[in-house]
Amino acid sequence: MARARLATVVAAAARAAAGVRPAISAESRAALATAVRKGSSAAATSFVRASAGSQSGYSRWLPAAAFLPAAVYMAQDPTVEAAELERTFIAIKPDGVQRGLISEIVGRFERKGYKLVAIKLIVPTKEFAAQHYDDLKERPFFNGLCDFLSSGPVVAMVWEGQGVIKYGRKLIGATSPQASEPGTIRGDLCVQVSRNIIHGSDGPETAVAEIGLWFKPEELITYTHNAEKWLYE
Ligand code: IDP
Ligand code: MG
Repeated sequence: MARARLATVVAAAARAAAGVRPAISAESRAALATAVRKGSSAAATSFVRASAGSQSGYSRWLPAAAFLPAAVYMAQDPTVEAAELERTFIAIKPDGVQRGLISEIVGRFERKGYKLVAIKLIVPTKEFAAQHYDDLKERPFFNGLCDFLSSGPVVAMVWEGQGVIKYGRKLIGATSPQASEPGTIRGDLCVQVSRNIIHGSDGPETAVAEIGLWFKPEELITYTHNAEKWLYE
């Protein structure tokens, strides 16, 4: 099993242990299971330790070595199969809700083949909105953005599926609807950047952070969808 792959799986196990659902692909799970069956878990542990001073980017996950048993568990237990695909945070902003676009947006993710694992209607406080958009706090539009996000109901969701973080962003389109391609949510359904109706996590780390901010672990539902056997081999 490739060392980098194993480190990724272990890192996902650490995130899972932190109360956030893992993003382990079926492929990774199978590879880890194979490695474990072959007795290479000791080598895996030492690799994680050995990467301490490397430039690999995995160094922040070093304590994850402690979670290797969790990775092994997730790799081998078929009952957690449905939890092992990637997850992303998607929100329909107040403009999307007020314009009656909830079903349109949910439908696009659903028709693509992604699985809804959490959903709720929430009016965020301005403080909560500021936390969500913390990375934009230096931008001139930050205050207006937080005012807007907290101005009414938001549909907060977690979607699961292979590649859902990156491809979810493709479904959404570019930040400015003026630059979004036709066929995307923003390209088809809105006009202005400050009223672009939907939010989607922009990478694996923000997905974990945003899911953790908006949802309690017990609000994320792990289940097998009937369509899965027709979507994944
Ligand atoms: P994203 O939503 O495509 O990830 P970000 O750059 O993270 O885009 O910006 C977050 C949100 O801030 C955007 O969705 C949009 O609503 C708003 N925003 C971004 N740029 C501008 C701007 O130039 N003026 C007003 N609002 C903006
Ligand atoms: Mg963003």
